[in-house]
Amino acid sequence: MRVFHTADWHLGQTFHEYDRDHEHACFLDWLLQNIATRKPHALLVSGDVFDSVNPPASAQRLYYEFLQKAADLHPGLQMVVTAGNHDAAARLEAPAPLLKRIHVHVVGTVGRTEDAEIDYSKFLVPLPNAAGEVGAIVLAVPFLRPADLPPMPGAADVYNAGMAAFYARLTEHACALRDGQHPGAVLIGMGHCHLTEGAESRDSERRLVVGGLESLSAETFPRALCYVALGHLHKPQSFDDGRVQYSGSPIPLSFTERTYHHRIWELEFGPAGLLERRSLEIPRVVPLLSLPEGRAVSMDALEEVLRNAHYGSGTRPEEYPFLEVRYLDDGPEPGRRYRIEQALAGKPVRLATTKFEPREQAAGGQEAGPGEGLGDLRSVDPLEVLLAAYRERHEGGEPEAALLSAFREILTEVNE
Ligand SMILES: [Mn+2]
Repeated sequence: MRVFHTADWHLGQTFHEYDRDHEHACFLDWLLQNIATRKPHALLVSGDVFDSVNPPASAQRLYYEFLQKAADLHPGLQMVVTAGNHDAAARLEAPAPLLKRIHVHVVGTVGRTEDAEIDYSKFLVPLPNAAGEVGAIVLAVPFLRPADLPPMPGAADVYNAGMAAFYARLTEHACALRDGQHPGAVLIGMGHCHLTEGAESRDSERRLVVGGLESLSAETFPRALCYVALGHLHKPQSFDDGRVQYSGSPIPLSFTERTYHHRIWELEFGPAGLLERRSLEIPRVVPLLSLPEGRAVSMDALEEVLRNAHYGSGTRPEEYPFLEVRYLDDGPEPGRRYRIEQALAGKPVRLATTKFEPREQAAGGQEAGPGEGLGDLRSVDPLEVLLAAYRERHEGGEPEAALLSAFREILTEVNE
């Protein structure tokens, strides 16, 4: 039984004011081609289908068109879609009864039985193989909030204990279903969560639960699960000899992700469990460039770099590379953005973001960021934060009186 595992599509993402519709459409076309040629029995999408709880219509159209085309191309395909922390779980789930008719199983929220217990049966999706027999049962677990978990009074870490208890109980239900109705079926887990050992990218994965107790170990997932298809971390990575894996996102969602090799996992299951896993690399349609290469440079040198860089030969603006430029901080200069735009005028590139690097950092030193070491945020004077940030960025300088008075004016407005 062949299964595709993907996650973290983030359809509808706005990337520094640009949309990603073209890249997402190319990815979904690529996925459709692979579905048509490799004929998987199932496609698992482990959360964060959309980038926001209120995705634009273009993103919703991409999603529904994909589901419909996939079902048409390969009528035997079972699709299992779960909600991530970016999705509006109930909204993603709303069309579930309709989608079931094309073998799309959507799980967004935790259901409760009449006596307010977790309804574990909601997460169990039996997958028939080509012969119509159930070869696998998927435990379609969406992103879980602390209130979704079984209460664990007295546990040292209630989130971890609650997650472990949730998976343990759900796995018991899955085993009972297998033993009663589908003997020989393998159990495949899903989840949208953060494993402790996982490598995260700084900018685009929202921390899951406030308080720092949000990450789990691969041991959370009972051994009876021969594979666990995870979402949330955008870098593809494997744990426990490949039993537990993140597929990562199909496109880089921030500049820190531009070196990732985006992929989906193709898995082969037999009665003995996971037999084989392969990664299918997703072509990068739009490059993400960061200039200059290596350390940041002064504005004068940067203009030179930007004028002479090669940006490819893209003819369609939606395929122009995204560009991040980094410069050394030479003090406040209001004309900087304009100078950068002028240096890029007419080039086949999209300026996404500009970033200063303090001289100390560029020289390899470690500087405390503005506001670091200031203790409890509520007890911090915003003006102190402004002063600390200003001194840090402008080498000990003091802000002008006009800036200070503008800042005080904003503070007054905010406090009213
Ligand atoms: Mn996520």
